[in-house]
Amino acid sequence: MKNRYIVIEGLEGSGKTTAVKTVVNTLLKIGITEIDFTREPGSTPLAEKLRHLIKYGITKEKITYKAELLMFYAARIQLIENVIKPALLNGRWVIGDRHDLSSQAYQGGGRKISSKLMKILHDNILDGFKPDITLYLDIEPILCLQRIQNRIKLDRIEKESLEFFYLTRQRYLQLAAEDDKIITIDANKSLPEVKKNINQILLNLLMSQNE
Ligand code: T5A
Repeated sequence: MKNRYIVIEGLEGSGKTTAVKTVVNTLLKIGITEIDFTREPGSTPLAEKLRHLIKYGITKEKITYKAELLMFYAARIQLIENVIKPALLNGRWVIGDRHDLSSQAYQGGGRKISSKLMKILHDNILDGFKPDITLYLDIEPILCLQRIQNRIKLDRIEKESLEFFYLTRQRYLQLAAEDDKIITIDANKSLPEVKKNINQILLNLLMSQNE
């Protein structure tokens, strides 16, 4: 079976961490063991530094929405060129915790950055590179905020308003409806149900695309 780049997407608290483990277990069950993991922003030394800047900012300096967007893209292209593409070329499978769809949803939807700028960056920086499969964990924003509220320290984005998460989710749903490589999974359900769905959906997809 051809190796693939599989991405998990969704709002905070949608269960991406668990979903990554479920995807790995499903792959292992069918004999796929050469698996790498990435998270965005992050997973290269530069991208991890950018991750810290994005999440916690800089004292006394407001990070503009466009600067935030550019940092996500700087981190992403480092990751694609230095980690993801080489891994795929070596026949490894890559499981990504977030990718470009996060920028489209959070910055394009939540931050309302113009679709013109979003498209320019997407087209010129990614140059056609995209995941083979994206599993989007769809969750009601109110539930996602409930799930993360016990965290000791919330980052800049987690502190955003409910409206921000509504707009972000709306854009996720819109983009998922337009792209058959994005599969929407109901993450409002119980954890065992979500795991079962991921397992079934992934197996069906891989079997139907078997090469
Ligand atoms: N971002 C990122 C952008 O704005 N633009 C971009 O381009 C990119 C790449 C990243 C932040 O950056 C933003 C998005 C984020 O705000 P992060 O720390 O990586 O920051 O944040 P997240 O990726 O959102 O990670 P989280 O840990 O917050 O979310 P998870 O992994 O989805 O949540 P998880 O699995 O830890 O679950 C949270 C809790 O809910 C429970 C879990 O057990 C856990 O306690 N839970 C469930 N409970 C009941 N039923 C279920 N179905 C459950 N699923 C999970």
